[in-house]
Amino acid sequence: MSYRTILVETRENVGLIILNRPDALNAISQELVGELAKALNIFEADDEVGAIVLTGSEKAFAAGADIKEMQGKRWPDTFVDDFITDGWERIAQCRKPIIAAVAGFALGGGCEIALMCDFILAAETARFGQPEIKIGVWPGAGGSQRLTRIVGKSKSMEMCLTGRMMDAEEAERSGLVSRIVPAASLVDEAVKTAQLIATMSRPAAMMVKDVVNRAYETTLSEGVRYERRMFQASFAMPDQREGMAAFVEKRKPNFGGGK
Ligand code: DAK
Repeated sequence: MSYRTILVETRENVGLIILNRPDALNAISQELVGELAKALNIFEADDEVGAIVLTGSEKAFAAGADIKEMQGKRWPDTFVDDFITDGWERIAQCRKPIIAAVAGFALGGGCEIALMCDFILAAETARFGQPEIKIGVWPGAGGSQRLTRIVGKSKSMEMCLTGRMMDAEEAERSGLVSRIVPAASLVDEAVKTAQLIATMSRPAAMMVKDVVNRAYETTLSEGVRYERRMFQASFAMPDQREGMAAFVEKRKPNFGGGK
């Protein structure tokens, strides 16, 4: 499969997707969204791939949806054609763990893509923002919802109302990123982290995504009930037997893809 707006490779059992529109700071065009969805479909279907890393360049993860492409659109076009929705949701629907490795700008749709990943590793150069208001619009792909749930109303409101960017330290303090990593080793560290996840039981890793994400969808008591039922169901898996036997026998577990 060849792509024009992304680069795709596999490193051992990790799928790596690099957003690649350097002349436009990785602005997200419809073509890019389509290619990203295709690459995710391929990685999801590939049994060898246990986790995915999504990254951009040193200067920009992605500076938002492509303003030059959007500029001429009018409301009926965006509504009737369901503007860049098809494909966009693919990232949130990815069932394998996906890490965003962010250096430079993650703005507007770029921040929203990072927010759809399972967690964000940030270089010290990372800048997060929802600056849509500066171009006369507002977040349209989950920014007002996911960002608010993560950093709280006050910070989210300020960012969305003023377009102010958060640097990496503030983002880590606010729970938006899991860790700050030196820019030079960002991708290697993200791939190493993804490789570690890929060595875990595949169904266990996928179930972790499912139960943690449930925290954003339901009440605490329902979430805890769901988690408990899923935990009980883990005892149906060969990987549960292997993992616990390996611990007792003081050896490394050998998870066989979990099926
Ligand atoms: N779109 C198109 N081109 C962009 C771009 C963007 N978002 N961001 C940067 N570029 C281009 C610039 O036009 C410039 O191109 P040339 O002039 O060289 O041809 C090149 O990238 C380098 O940018 P700058 O010269 O501006 O670089 P600076 O370092 O001076 O500034 C900057 C970097 C990131 C601060 C600045 O470029 C900037 O403010 N960019 C725009 C950021 C922004 O407003 N982003 C939000 C866009 S709205 C939805 C899904 C998604 C969305 C909505 C709905 N659905 C699923 C319904 C998302 C909406 C958005 O993201």
